[in-house]
Amino acid sequence: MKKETRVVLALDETDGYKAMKIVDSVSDYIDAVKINWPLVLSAGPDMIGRLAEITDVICDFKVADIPNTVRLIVENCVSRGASAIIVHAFTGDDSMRAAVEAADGKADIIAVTEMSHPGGLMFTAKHAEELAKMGVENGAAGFIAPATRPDRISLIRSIVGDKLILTPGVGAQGGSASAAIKAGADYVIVGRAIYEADDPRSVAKQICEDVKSAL
Ligand code: OMP
Repeated sequence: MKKETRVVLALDETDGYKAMKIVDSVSDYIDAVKINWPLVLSAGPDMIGRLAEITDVICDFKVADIPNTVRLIVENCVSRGASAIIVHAFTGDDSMRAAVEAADGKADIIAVTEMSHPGGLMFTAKHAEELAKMGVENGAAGFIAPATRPDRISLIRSIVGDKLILTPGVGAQGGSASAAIKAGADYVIVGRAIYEADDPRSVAKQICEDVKSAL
């Protein structure tokens, strides 16, 4: 994935037509699009390939399963043109290895450590350090850490070294892009603040400027 604006658009808009229009309008302000179940279930998995023609696509299916099922999902995402796939780490090292092997160097595996929403404190926060360490040991290329708790991004950074950190929680969940970047994130993931805005392009521009102010 390129590393220019450091903004990843979380495209959870469920209308496929509107989703493509938003991507077209902000394409020069984003480094990648993240696609999740809401858009895939409403507009179909071919959206992955359509988006991959425009920009890098991160398939955020938060894969959490036994190694064989993980392998099947990751292979499918890679064959559709995904540049990265987000998987849960709590399923253990064999599932993590299965994801990395299935990606076969053609896509990055991004592992979830601590989730950004309040419920993320109940379980994921308690194990975030172990999850990050296990991900590093088993070949994850990047990690998800919460922009809603920048101090936790710094903690995860101290564990994962120069691996990628992507941070959701900017905007609608209350996190700030500049604070996340200062804390050690490589990319901010932004959804509703951009795709629900009256003028997605101007919000995307503002977020890019906020990121730049922190570099
Ligand atoms: P907004 O809250 O609308 O900016 O969207 C955030 C996006 O990041 C959504 O697609 C979430 O599914 C995703 N996300 C989180 O919000 N929190 C996490 O801890 C992890 C993710 C993720 O893996 O991307």
